Amino acid sequence: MGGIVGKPESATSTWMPETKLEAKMVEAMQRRAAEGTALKSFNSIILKFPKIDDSLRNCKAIFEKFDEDSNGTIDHEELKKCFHKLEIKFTEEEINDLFEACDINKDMGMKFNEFIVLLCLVYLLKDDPTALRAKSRMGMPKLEATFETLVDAFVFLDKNKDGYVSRSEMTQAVTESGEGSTGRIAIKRFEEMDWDKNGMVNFKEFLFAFTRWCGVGENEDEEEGEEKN
Ligand SMILES: [Ca+2]
Ligand SMILES: [Ca+2]
Ligand SMILES: [Ca+2]
Repeated sequence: MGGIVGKPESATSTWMPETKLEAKMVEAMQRRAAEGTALKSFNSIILKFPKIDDSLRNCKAIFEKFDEDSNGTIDHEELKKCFHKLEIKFTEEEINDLFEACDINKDMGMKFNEFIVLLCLVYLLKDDPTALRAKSRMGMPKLEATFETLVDAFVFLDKNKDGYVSRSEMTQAVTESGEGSTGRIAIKRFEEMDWDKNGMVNFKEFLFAFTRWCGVGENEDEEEGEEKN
C-alpha cells in the first residue's frame, strides 16, 4: 500500500454523512456510544472473533427462511415480508435505502453476507433507548448478542464518538492495548475496511469487513473482486 500519507485527517474534523440512512446510522451509533462500551482493549475484540464467526454462520438458517424461493438471494419483496414477520416497522423509503446501502454487488438482491450486514444495521437503527432494551428486539436473542458485540467493538474504536473510525483512532486503540504485531495487522485490516479509501470507516464498512474475515459469503457464485495487497 502507499500513497495515503499526504491525506488530511484529524480526529477533530467532522465528517459529513452522505445519505439520510448514513446520517441515521451515525446518530444511532453516537446514542449508543453515550452508553459506553464493555470492551477494554483491542485484544478483547480479537478474542471475540470465533464466537462472532459462529453466530454469523448460524444466521444462515434465518437467511434461508426468508429466501422463500430459495434462489440464494433475498429480493425486495422477500425482505419486506421478512421485516413484517420480525415486526420491524420501516417506511418504504427506509427499506429502499437499507436495501440499496447493503446491495454492494448491485444485483438487486441480498446475498447472505449483505443480509447479515443489513440485519445488524436494523438492529442498530431500531435501538430505541426508551423502549425494550433488555428485551429481544428481533426475536433472535443469540444473534442480537453478536450484533451488540459488533456495536460495542465499533464504539470502542470510535474514540471521538463521531460515528466513524479513522485511521488514527484505529492506531490509538491498538497502541493503548500495547500490542505490536497484532497492531500492524490491525492497521492492515483498517485498510481493508476502508473501501472508498477516504480514511474513515463507517459501521457498514466495518460490518462488511467482519463478514469477509469470518469467511461468510466466500462461497457465493459471484466473487466480489477481492483485493490482494
Ligand atoms: Ca429469493
Ligand atoms: Ca446483492
Ligand atoms: Ca471517530
